[in-house]
Amino acid sequence: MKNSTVHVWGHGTPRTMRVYWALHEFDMDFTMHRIRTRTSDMDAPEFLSVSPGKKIPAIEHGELRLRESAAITDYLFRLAGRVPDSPQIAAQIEQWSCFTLMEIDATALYVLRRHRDLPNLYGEAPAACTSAEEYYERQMAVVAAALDDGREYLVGDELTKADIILVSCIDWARMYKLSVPQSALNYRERLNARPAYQAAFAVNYPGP
Ligand SMILES: N[C@@H](CCC(=O)N[C@@H](CS)C(=O)NCC(=O)O)C(=O)O
Repeated sequence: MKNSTVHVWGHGTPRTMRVYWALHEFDMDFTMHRIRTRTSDMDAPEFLSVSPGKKIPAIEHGELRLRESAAITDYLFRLAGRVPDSPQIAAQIEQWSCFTLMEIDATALYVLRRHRDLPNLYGEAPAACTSAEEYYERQMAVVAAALDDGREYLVGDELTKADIILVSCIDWARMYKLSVPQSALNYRERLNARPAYQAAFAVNYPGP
């Protein structure tokens, strides 16, 4: 099972990047199904059977079908045997993962995605966009303060899913030309240099 291929649906977004990055970190075999968000690709019956809500990323591994980028990333770490050493480390990984997913991804960046990039679907909402940007800055300052000590990883002395989730959001913020404090930029630069990140980037963003 551990060595059987992981089928992955979706590419081209910061959320799908999380999955490819984890797969490359652990040198896992995977089969890519090229589904792009909000295209007719998403109507393929095979994709819908794995992701009935038409969301990417999704994976299938043996009998397991899984959605949600954070749950998939967590699964891949566990599959690779990378489980936290203690309840304290596990709790901090969860804290940063939940914080980044809820306060930076869902509440800030995805609001901008919906109302700035896709107003034809979700409506114009300038006030929501302005407050999402302000909210992003306040929450990113929390991240930056933690990273001010120059640590390589958010928690402990090795890469965790919290780093993958956070770096994907910093990348996303840069795509949106939002300001990123220097300590977070330095942290991102170190992790972007990892061979697994670069290999995943090439797969996730293959170009036109
Ligand atoms: N919480 C989900 C979000 C998944 C998500 O929203 N994916 C986007 C692309 S990044 C998507 O599939 N959008 C299609 C749609 O909403 O119709 C995760 O982290 O996997």
